[in-house]
Amino acid sequence: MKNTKELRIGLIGCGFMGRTHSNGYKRVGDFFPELGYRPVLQAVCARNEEKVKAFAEQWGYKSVETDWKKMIERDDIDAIDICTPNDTHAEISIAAAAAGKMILCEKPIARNLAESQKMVDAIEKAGTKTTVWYNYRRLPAVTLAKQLIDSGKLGKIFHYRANFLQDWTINANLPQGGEGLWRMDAAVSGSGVLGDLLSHCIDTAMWLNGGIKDVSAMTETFIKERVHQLTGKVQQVTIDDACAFMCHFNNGSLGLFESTRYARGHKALYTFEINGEHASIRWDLHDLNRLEYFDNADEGIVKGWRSIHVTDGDQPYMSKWWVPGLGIGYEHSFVHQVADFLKSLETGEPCSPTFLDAHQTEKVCQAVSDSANSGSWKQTGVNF
Ligand code: SOE
Repeated sequence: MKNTKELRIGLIGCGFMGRTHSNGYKRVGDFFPELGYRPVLQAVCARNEEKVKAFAEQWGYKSVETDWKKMIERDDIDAIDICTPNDTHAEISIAAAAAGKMILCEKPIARNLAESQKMVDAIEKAGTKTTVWYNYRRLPAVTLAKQLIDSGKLGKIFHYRANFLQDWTINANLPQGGEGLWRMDAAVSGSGVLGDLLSHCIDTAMWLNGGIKDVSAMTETFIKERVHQLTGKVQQVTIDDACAFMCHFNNGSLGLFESTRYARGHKALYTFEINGEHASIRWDLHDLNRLEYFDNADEGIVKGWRSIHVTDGDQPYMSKWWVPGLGIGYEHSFVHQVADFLKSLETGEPCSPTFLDAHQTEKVCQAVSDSANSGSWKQTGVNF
């Protein structure tokens, strides 16, 4: 019998990400019946009792906690899933590692490199199994991009370009901080678009194209002061509203990255394009089932960009879903990550990105921030 071993989940935080992860835990067994493990929604934790009870009832969690420390002490929980704001990731994960729990943590793992270093030290000491929810890797078209690059179809890579564009903070009257707006308070988030959005682009980029060696960056904060939702006072805004950087990858290719919350008209547009010696690929989150591919080996009269609809059973993850031609969505990337995590419990392999992988992304983020502040190129220290 499959799906019989339990992985008892303790979810901390019940916002947007709490919902995406819970959906992943609930769906995975139906679509990956061959897996030996199945997630059990053992407990959910949030400070607001009314909210956490409603969440538990809606999603089917067996119990609730209002203090994450109590959750970690429980011996009926195997894995802690951290979906709280960034300023709590380090304390919770270090305590969870010491208590012998596995950890699934939202991105970015930390507010800065010093914090992620402490987390990596703690999980290495405890030998903890970890994964970080850089979910876009597990959209079939993005995984296919990885397969095409690894198979050598692109040849030597020359260029990597990525954007992550939003527009939700343009209004100067939008407060910063507190419920729903902690991403705008650097004390809680660590940074603005750098940690929230560019970290996704950096994670994907280093997975596809190897480590980033050095960076030259600029950041801007367009609205300098905002009312803080918690204090009611006008306070300085210290997040980056926009951030762009250029870089060298260790394989010699050049990278250009841009992210902003001031690109009017764009809600969550993540795109990347990679140009190689033999072929190029590009991908767009708004058309997430498609991978654009140009192969210079194609016969002249039909040569051009082709749009691969990544819905066929022999393409990544798609044999698990419907029939060729029928697409899947954003939420499936989380189902896939749960499936890969459960599989890794059987194989003993790491479920990448682990804390160690996410720490490499933190190295790049730190270098980007240092470069923007100093106006000079910075080495990242990423060696792969
Ligand atoms: C911010 O708006 C956000 O929700 C990020 O926090 C997510 O990581 C990204 O995937 C979508 O945008």
